[in-house]
Amino acid sequence: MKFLNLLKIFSISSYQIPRSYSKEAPKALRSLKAKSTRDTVQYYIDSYRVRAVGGNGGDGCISFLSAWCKGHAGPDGGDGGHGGHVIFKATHSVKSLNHCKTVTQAKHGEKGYNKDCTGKNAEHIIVPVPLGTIVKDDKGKVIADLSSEGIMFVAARGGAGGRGNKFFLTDTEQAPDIAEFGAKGECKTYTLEVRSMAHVGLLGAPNAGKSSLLRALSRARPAVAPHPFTTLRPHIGMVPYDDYEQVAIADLPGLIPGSHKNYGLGIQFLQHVERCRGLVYLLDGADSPRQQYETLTYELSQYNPTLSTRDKCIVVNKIDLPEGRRGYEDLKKTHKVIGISAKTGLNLGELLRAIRDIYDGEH
Ligand SMILES: Nc1nc2c(ncn2[C@@H]2O[C@H](COP(=O)(O)OP(=O)(O)OP(=O)(O)O)[C@@H](O)[C@H]2O)c(=O)[nH]1
Ligand SMILES: [Mg+2]
Repeated sequence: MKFLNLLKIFSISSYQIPRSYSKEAPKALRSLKAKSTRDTVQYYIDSYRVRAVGGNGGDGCISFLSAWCKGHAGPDGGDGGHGGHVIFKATHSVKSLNHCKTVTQAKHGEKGYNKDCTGKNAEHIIVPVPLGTIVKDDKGKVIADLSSEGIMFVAARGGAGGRGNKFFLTDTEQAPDIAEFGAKGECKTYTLEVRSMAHVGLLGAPNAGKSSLLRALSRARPAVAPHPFTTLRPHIGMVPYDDYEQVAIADLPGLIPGSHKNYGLGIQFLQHVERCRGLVYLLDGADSPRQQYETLTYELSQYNPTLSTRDKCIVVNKIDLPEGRRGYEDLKKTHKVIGISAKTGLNLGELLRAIRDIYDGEH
């Protein structure tokens, strides 16, 4: 009998339907690896002003050849090499503009030499940028949209190399003593903007617990503190799901009344929101969540009415506190909300499923 029972248990446990064939919603994978203890906090740069400077062309050379058998063998000054270009190239292998430098200077071309030797051309500098980067000139006009893999934009052309005196040899001028200087490289200023920054953005008033939530959901480590405007730049965290999809979640700086008039971090903040596919409205349950929700929707609709119609999910945080739970119960009567606690990890599974629905466009 005992043997039969054992057989029964074994046969049930060994016959499990593989997850890939089941119709269940994808589950978020929680990382088992400990977070890094390094002090550096990495924020995400989605807009960057850069100066691209092309290399100068090398100067042409003035030289006259004097061979042992022929004293005046003629001019032999070579041309200078061309300066390098600065090129922006779209690639899927970079996700942000963190690696970009404020000034990118290409190398100069080498000068020309005697014996008709041309100077070496400088190599071009190729700056990788994320797919979907928009290049704006210094007047704010969009001049390039790097939306597909490998597409390039020449940001600053290098100067052409100057010609050496050999070039100026003519029938009438047999000993030209002139050569050209290399041309100067272009110097231009651009603003690079990553059009799509994250799949889901965490939107909320200062101190609502956005950074705490990103810490709880992903391996990112934005600073958390009990005072407003702790986060001044966006942070991105990745949430992996068991079907190998990864959802990027952005912790954005806090939004205050009047942001559309550029109060607080204002317009700059709302530009970050524009680059998210869907939004999670994170409300502080202990601080009149209904009013916070109305402020958020009002500010978004004032800045850009299409923002308030994006896929969204309303979340009330801090339900571990009695006043937080009261705020949650109150808002639940009129809206579809998820109550969570970023601090204790309460109900995060439900939120992760809602985030996945926003990602899949099913919300
Ligand atoms: N009790 C409780 N406290 C929380 C919870 N989530 C966040 N807090 C606290 O709320 C305070 C603010 O949290 P942050 O994560 O820095 O808030 P934030 O929205 O990122 O704030 P800003 O970056 O300033 O806009 C911190 O003191 C957190 O400990 C929660 O679920 N329960
Ligand atoms: Mg924060």
